[in-house]
Amino acid sequence: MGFVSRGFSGRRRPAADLPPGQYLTDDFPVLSAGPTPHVPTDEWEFTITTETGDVHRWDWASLRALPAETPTVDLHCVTRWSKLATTWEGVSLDTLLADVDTGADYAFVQSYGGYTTNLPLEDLLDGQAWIAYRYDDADLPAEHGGPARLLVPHLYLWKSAKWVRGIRLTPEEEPGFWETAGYHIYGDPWREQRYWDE
Ligand SMILES: Nc1nc2c(c(=O)[nH]1)N[C@H]1C(S)=C(S)[C@@H](COP(=O)(O)O)O[C@H]1N2
Ligand SMILES: [Mo]
Repeated sequence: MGFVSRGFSGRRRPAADLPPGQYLTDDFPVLSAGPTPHVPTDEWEFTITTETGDVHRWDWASLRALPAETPTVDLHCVTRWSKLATTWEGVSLDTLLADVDTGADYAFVQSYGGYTTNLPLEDLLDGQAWIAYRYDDADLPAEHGGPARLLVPHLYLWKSAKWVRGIRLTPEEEPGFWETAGYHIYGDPWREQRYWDE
């Protein structure tokens, strides 16, 4: 079979790596619906709240004390740019959810500054999502969501909430900021789920 190795340059990657309707960029565009919040790490906290009201809480030190992973992933924005092979450091949601007892099927993600988004809880599990605090071997810059953002690269990038503050687990799916504005409730780039009617 005609197997072709990908190589390591990160440029000239095969078109098969790009979801339909996307183009490649080497830049890292900044897309924010409002002003950039600046949250000092000594005031930062992250919570996971279950459907029964149990609150699991991490401050900055306890987040950074958890085992870190360094995923290399492709990013796909619904405005059609994709950026391949980006490198991050963060804590897997598998780690954060390990001791969370829940029967909920959905996650409602909330950010400092008020942004929200939603996804099925199972899309946060099995090595698919991280709370990321470093990008490209540097602390995550505020405009890209620092001190920490959600990273869910298998869905369109609007699901990767910058300045993430908490996740509420819910039995019913609740649409977030862009989902309420007409974007797809799930947002799979490979199925081109850009808007609610696709
Ligand atoms: N809190 C917050 N998170 C957000 C957004 C936002 O406006 N606010 N924009 C989303 C969108 S539409 C995209 S494409 C990505 C952009 O991430 P970047 O600015 O790091 O490229 O962040 C997502 N997360
Ligand atoms: Mo976006």
